[in-house]
Amino acid sequence: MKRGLFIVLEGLDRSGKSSVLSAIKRWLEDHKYSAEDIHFPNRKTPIGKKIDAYLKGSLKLSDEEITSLYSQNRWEVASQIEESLRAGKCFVSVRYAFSGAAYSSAKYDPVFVEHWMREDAGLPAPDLTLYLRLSASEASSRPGFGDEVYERAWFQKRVEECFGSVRAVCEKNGGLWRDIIASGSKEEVKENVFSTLDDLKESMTKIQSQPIKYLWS
Ligand code: DGP
Ligand code: NA
Ligand code: NA
Repeated sequence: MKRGLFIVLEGLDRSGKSSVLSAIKRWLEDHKYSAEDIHFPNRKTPIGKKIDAYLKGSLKLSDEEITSLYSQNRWEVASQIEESLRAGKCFVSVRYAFSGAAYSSAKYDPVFVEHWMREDAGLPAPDLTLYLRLSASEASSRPGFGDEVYERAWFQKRVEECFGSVRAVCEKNGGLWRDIIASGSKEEVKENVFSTLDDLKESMTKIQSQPIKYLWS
């Protein structure tokens, strides 16, 4: 039996990740894949509840502390991801270690993104990362923007730059990364998702017969 694919969806706050998740699941279903999904941070666990409090501004933590909590929050699900893949099911994750590197390094220098991924080393590596490309200024003008601590236009601009460095690190390590233009209507973005996945059909089938990969440091 062929293993499942680990697909990760990344992007700035308010880049439309939830509706793109539905589009990915729809495509997978249409192509006879079964899939599980999760959204990180997974706010349901005790660690996730702390992250939620931090994001809402009611819990103060150092950059090192919050980075560590986010990573632990992913480690809580690592074996579930592997089980899924081994059982032949796809696993779709909204945000993952690349958000960790991009958001945690955003206050510092994008050249050091790898520093912020140390605790994620050893986690299952995404087979495919889809990055919703939307400028920080567009993201910042969308409804609801500003509710949580990272939702500041200047900060999102930094995150956007850092995602550029994260992509370079991902590809250097053999990861497959595709940008999805996310500035159009929901319908247009959905079409972009479908055509991107259509183009990757062969590569995806090949990856299914390769071993699961793990994240670098
Ligand atoms: P979301 O629920 O997708 O809106 O994510 C909440 C916020 O957390 C969002 O601003 C992105 C940020 N974030 C996600 N993962 C990480 C991480 O690993 N580290 C840091 N510092 N921030 C993260
Ligand atoms: Na958000
Ligand atoms: Na949020």
